[in-house]
Amino acid sequence: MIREINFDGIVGPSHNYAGLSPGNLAATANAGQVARPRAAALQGIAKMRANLALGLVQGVLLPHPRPDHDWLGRLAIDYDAAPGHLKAQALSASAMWAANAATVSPAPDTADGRCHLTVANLVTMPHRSHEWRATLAQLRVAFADERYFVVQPPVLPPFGDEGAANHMRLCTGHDAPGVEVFVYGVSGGPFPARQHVEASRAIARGHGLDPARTLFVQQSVAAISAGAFHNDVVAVANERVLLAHEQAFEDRAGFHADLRRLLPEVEIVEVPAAEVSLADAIGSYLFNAQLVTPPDGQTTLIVPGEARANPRIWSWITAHLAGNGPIRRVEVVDVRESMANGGGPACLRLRVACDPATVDPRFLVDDARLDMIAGVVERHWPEQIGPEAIGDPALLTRIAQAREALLAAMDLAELRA
Ligand code: SUG
Repeated sequence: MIREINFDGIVGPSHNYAGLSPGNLAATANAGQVARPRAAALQGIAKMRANLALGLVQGVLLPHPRPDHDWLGRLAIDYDAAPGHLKAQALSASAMWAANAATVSPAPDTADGRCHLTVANLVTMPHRSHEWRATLAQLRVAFADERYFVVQPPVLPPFGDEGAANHMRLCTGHDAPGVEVFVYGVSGGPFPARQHVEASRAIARGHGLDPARTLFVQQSVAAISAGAFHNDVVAVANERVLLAHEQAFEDRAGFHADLRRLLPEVEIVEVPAAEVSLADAIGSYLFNAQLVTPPDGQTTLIVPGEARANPRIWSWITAHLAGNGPIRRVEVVDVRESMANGGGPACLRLRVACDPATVDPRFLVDDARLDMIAGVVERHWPEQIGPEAIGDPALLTRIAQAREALLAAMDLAELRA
C-alpha cells in the first residue's frame, strides 16, 4: 500500500555556519556563529520521534563523507592547501536538507508505473553542487528494487535543479494520480533563482509524467528577493491541500485556476500578505512546515518553534485551527540549529509516496532504531564547531570517525566511499 514516507537527513557531524548561501537570509546572518552538530542531530531525531508518534512512516538519509576530498581532488587541490572558502564548501553538512536531494514522482503519476526519483544537481551553490554523487549512490541503495523504483542521475548543468523543494504534488490520496507542480525561478532580484524551468521540464519528461496533469509555475520575483530561495519557504502541499503565501507565485490567479481545473477537489489555503508579510513568513518558516495526514485523518502542520514565537504567525495558525479550515492540528518542533542555516522541518525531509515494504529496511526507522542512532550521535558527534575549527585536523578525524560509526551501526558500509 502506498504511504507517505518522510526520509529525514540525519544532521552530519560537520554541521557549521559558514554563510555559504547568498539569498538565504538566515544562513548569511549566522555566518561565523558557533554551531552545535550534536544538538542539531538530536533535534532532528526528536522531530522524527514526534512524527512516529503521530503514526507516520519515517525514514532517514545518512550524512555524506566530509570534507569531500574527491571534489577537492577534481579541483586539483587537497584540504590542507585549499583556501578558506573551498574548505568550507567541501566541509558543509548541507546534505542534511533532504528536500533538496531529489524530485520524486510516485508510481501513480508515471508512464511506467514506477516511482521515479531524479537526484538534484544543486549547481547554483558551490557547497551543494557536489552533493549529488553521494546522494545518487545512497538513493540507489535505498530504492534499489527496480520493479518499483527508477533512480535517475541529475539534470545536466547549467540548468539548476533543487529537487523536491521546488516541486509539489496535489492528489485526492497518495495512491491516486496527482497533479505535479514544478515551481521555477526566472529572477530573484539581487539573489539567484536556483530552479531553472528547463531542469523542471527535463525531470517531468524523464519521469514520464502526463503533460496534461503537470504544471510549470513561476515563483514570484518578490518572494525570492525577500529571501525565499526555495519555493518550500513560501508554499507546501499535501494531498488536496495547498498552503501558500499570497505572494508565492508570479501569476497566482492563473495557477489557482489551472489547479482547480485539474483537481476540482483542491483546497487552497492562501495566507494574505496583509496578515503575514513575506518577511514574517520567511523569518518564521510557517510554510516550511510538514503538512501531513496521520492515520487519524487529521491534516497536521508541523511547524518550527520560530513560528510559535512570532505573534502574527501564531495568531494566523490559531485562527485557522479555530475556523473550519482544512488544517486541523499543529505540532511544534525545535530544529533551531538547522533553522539558523535556513532549513526548517520541511527542508530536513524528502517525501516519497510508496509502499514501505519496497524500500531497503535499513533506511526506515522506529523508536528503537532512533535510540541507536541517537546513541552514536551522543558518542561521536562534535559538540561545537566554530569558524576557526574548519582547518583543525583533529576535528576532521573526529568527523570521519563519527560517520564511520554511524555506517557501522546501521549496517551500511557500502556507503563508505
Ligand atoms: O541550500 N543552507 C541551505 C538550506 C536549504 C533549505 N532547504 C529547503 N528550503 N528545502 C541552502 O541554502 C547554508 C550552509 C552554510 O551557509 O553553512 C545552507 O546551505
